[in-house]
Amino acid sequence: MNMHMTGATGGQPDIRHDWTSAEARALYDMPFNDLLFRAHLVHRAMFDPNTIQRSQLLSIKTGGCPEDCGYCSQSAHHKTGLKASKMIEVERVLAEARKARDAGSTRYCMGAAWRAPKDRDMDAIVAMVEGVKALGLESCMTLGMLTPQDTLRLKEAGLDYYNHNIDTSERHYDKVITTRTFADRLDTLANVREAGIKVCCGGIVGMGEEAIDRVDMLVTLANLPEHPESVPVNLLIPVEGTPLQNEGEIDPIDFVRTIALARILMPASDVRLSAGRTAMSAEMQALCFFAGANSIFAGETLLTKDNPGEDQDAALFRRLGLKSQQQTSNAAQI
Ligand code: SAM
Ligand code: DTB
Ligand code: SF4
Repeated sequence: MNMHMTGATGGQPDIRHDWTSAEARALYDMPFNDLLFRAHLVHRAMFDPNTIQRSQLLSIKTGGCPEDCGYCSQSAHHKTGLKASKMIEVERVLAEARKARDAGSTRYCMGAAWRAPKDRDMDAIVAMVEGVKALGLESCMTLGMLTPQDTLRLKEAGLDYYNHNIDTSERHYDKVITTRTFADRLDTLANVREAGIKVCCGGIVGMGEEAIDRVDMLVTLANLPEHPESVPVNLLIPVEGTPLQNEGEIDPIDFVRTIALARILMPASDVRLSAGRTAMSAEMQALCFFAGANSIFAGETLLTKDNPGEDQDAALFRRLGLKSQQQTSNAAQI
């Protein structure tokens, strides 16, 4: 088996940007043990396999979104019963961020149900980024589409990461979302990269897509000029009232294969086991960690939906002998 490792005795896996769909599909379809072994070798060469990075989410502006993403509880196009609310106060965001830090998260991710931020929102957004940084946390925002001007403003504020998912393959995209295109997503990602902000970009598994859609989504990410530093792999949380309310049933083995392929295609990236962990067994999560996931969302709530809380994750980490990544920032622990 060609491991694509440089150096005579293993060394670091190659960081490639020229994956073909067929090559990636062949990896995805390997016997499960071979795929897992290969992904785990890459994982061990790049990361401590027993350390997991924890990010915590907060919805800073919930619901009433003009986009029609078929999976989302927050789209104004669907009747999900979610109440739309205004952007929350900066002080409240920072109080929540402090709690997340004290519970062991190293990154704070703030999400807004917007197609794109408006100019009038930017002062508060900048204050949130600055405040989160001052707490010694890494900052992440997910606000929809950004112009080059927006990204420069966020970079100046000190934003570390911007999350903007491609969600699925280009082929499957318009079966899920019609109010924006796959190309729109790539444009914003290019603006984020251009401004020097780290990219967090992944997608959702279990939206009725074929295996080749999962493969091609990851190939698109791996063939970007630079790999996203962070790759969230979400399992669809079926939300009543959305067009995808009856999806989400996927063979857990196929989900693990997706994680393994993400690890092999993007060896140096954080692969985050993201939404949907409440529906996963401890064994499935353990397989995902073995296959190369090295990051999770921590805390009881994602943006609007449940996530395993502190106690459950502490028990899982104990059973698996996992530890949380420690904060590396020197910022004052205020
Ligand atoms: N409005 C911004 C946007 O779409 O870029 C940011 C927030 S949006 C909720 C962030 C991501 O959460 C989506 O791109 C999608 O991948 C994920 N997501 C949303 N609802 C989900 C669900 N029900 N199950 C799994 N993932 C979901
Ligand atoms: C990502 O890929 N998953 C997170 C984060 N990026 C913003 C969001 C998951 C949302 C799950 C559904 C909800 O809570 O509404
Ligand atoms: Fe809006 Fe983001 Fe939900 Fe799409 S995923 S409806 S853009 S909040």
